[in-house]
Amino acid sequence: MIAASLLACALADGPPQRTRQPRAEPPPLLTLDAQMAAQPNFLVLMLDDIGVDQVATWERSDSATPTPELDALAARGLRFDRAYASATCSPARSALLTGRSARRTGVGSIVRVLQDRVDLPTEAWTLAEMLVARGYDTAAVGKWHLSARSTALGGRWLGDPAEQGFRRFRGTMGNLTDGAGLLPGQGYYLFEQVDDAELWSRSGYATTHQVDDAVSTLSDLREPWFLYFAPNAAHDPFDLPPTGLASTTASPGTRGAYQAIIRALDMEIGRLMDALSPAVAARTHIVLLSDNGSPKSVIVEPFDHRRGKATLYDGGTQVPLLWAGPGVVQGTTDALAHATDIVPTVLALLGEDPSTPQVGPDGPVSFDGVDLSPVLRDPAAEVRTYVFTSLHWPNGDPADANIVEDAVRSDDFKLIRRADGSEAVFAYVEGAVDEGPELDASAMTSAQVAGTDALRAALSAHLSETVYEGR
Ligand SMILES: [Ca+2]
Repeated sequence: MIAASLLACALADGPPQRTRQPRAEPPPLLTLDAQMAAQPNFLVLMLDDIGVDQVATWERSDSATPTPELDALAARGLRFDRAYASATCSPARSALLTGRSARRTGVGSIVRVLQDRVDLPTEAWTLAEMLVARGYDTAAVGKWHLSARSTALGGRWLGDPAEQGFRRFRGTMGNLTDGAGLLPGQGYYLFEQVDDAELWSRSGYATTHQVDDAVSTLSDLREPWFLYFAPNAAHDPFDLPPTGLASTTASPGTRGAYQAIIRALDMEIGRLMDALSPAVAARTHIVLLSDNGSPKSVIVEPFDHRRGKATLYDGGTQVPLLWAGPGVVQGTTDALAHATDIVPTVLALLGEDPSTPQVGPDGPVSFDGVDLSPVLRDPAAEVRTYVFTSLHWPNGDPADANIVEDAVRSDDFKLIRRADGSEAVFAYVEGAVDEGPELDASAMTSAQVAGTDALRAALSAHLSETVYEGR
């Protein structure tokens, strides 16, 4: 908190004045081991367009892709079986990095690189900025997708990772087909790369390059560090990976190609894990999630192909989430979780109370996420009664948006409020992969009426609480 205040002061008035203050008792000196335990490293992996139906680690679908490296990571920690992010890429990344809802930040749909006027505001107080204020070194590698604006071709990107607390950035500003116009973004083998402020054209296989970048960046970071690694895989275009990485007889653009991209990503994530020495791994929290569910073109049975990415159904918003690290139990959990929970949980792991508003450069910041650390210690712990997801387009104040949709779920029920104001309600069935068929409002049991009425009340309260702040 003191460091945050100093930073706020530095930003507002220039560097803090060096005045000699008489000090009371000095704080006890921590041994290096204790300091490292108090300030663990954080490696956060944000995958792209990979739902729980696609990775065998989640055991949801017979046609999931084998993911032995994710299996190994899951075996080291906790697998969340009811975790949510967003319907599309950018809102999930905003939620992850700010701990705040799309309704509050204004990032409710994808940020269209070089086309939109609204992106994640630089005033947003990100996890990277919070950790820098606590003495951490920070870097982002891979897809950013939170900045729409470039000042000039080959020049600075406004709202880029450097403005959001990351000392280093090596990656892509959006999807592999996006770009600043240096060359047409062509996919996994030819794409625009930004290394800090330097824009260049990169050839070779994107997933391999991005893991190479993550590995070399790790060697450049001093502990304690926060590395945000967001590979573009497995977002389209579905180009075939190099045969040495994941061979397939599938044609480009098909689900077979998409599965090969996931296999290649899984192998390369294993290489990243191997880059952490056992000693460093022992003091590192590893968090892995995806930004949204599987695209409708590749989502598989028993998921409904109409309920994939870009919808608020579970197929669009439920995502893989793994957490491994010091003190984290091994196993699986049914605890409800959301991408906004990562920031409060990280702060709790640092011994802080995330329910107290943090002081950022632009004033107090409260979170919409909750602290998952009780679940990391006890998978049966319940920290959430409800999970809210939403989308709105265009980005900015939801009150000004053309399309706004909201969803809320509890353990047993789900409600979706569509853009036209109509509602659909659902009841979860034990063992089912998603929310199942829409309930018939004229034939609901009293328990279903009570359960969905509770969701309606919870959503109303949520909407009145999550007021747009544009940061
Ligand atoms: Ca995505």
